[in-house]
Amino acid sequence: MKIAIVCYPTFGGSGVVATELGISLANRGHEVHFVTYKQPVRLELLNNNIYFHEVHVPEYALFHYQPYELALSSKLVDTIKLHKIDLLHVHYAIPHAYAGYMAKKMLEEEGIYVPMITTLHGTDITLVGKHPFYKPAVTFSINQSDVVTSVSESLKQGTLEIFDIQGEIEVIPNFIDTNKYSTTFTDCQRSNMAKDGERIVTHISNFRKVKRIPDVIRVFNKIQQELPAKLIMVGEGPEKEEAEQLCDRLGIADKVIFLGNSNEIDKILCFSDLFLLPSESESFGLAALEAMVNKVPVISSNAGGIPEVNMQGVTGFLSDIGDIDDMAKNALSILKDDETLAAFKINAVREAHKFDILKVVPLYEEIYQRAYDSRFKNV
Ligand code: GMT
Repeated sequence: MKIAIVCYPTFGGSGVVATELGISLANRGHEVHFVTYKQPVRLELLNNNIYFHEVHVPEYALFHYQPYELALSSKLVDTIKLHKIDLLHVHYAIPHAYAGYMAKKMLEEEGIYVPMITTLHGTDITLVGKHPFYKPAVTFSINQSDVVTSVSESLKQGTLEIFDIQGEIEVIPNFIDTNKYSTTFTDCQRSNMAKDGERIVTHISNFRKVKRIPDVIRVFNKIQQELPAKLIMVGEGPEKEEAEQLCDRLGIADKVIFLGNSNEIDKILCFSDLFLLPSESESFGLAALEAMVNKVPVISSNAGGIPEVNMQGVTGFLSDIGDIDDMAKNALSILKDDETLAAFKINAVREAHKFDILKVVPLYEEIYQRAYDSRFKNV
């Protein structure tokens, strides 16, 4: 099948999922066309079946806001016609489902019918999409999609509560390529980060408010009061500066390493003992799954879809949002001795295998086939 994928190309879960899905589809013989404003960070183009089409938004002095949706829908029309695309898969409803719908309608004028799959990722619903300024357009474009999927059961329920959805929402969980982690040799250069006997605690995110970065620092502060430890903070975002200041105020700046955005997440997770994810809201928690496949247990909040990934008392522990005492207590119960930590590590990787890419990508293929077979139904 020839599939056009629209996603955000930057660091962030939805872009990562879309990119990994596209690569996997290409490896399974599909022709995949990414349409977005920059080459997705995890996309390597050295594959016969992968194409990247960059969306340019020409600047004009009259525009206070550049009309990205307009440029995206035009680019989709051109790409779909030129490459005879069978199906459009948009990741993150805003504004991709809206632009995708416009492209569909323009193409229909020319007698070309392309089904659109919309995958909801989280903040497009829980944070941004429900804002009254966006809600009517988001509701419309979800309802106009031929198939809607969500990355967790929790996000599906949230979407049904917030929006007036007329059709089905199918849950297809996020996934991980477990084979990549079991076959790629990674030399865990632990000594670069911590001394012998120190535990390494890690957090990876885009440092937005929803990630509750101060909770990460405060939980770590409590951990390091009980045992020798280092905290590695990976990512960039608006909360980073305040986090650095908080470390200074708590007197732990020498124990916290801020690494910025990284393409070497696996190497960092390789030497990590524990992953912290205390988010306010999290539709799935791909970062937790990435930690787990790298044998890192997770201390998290019980927000949104995290309980569908992190198993209480098995792969880690979950606490109420903001309960840093409970998170620190749970973290210490895992880190206290090597035997307990080893048991949680084994559990983490075992549970991560349930989300293996080979189990999940065929679910998307099934949906594509179904949408393609019934493509004239909704015209
Ligand atoms: O978590 C973020 O801030 C990034 C965001 C995104 O769209 O890139 O992540 C969302 O989608 C991921 C992939 O499906 C999920 O794993 C994250 O849980 C979700 N984030 C939130 O719901 C806050």
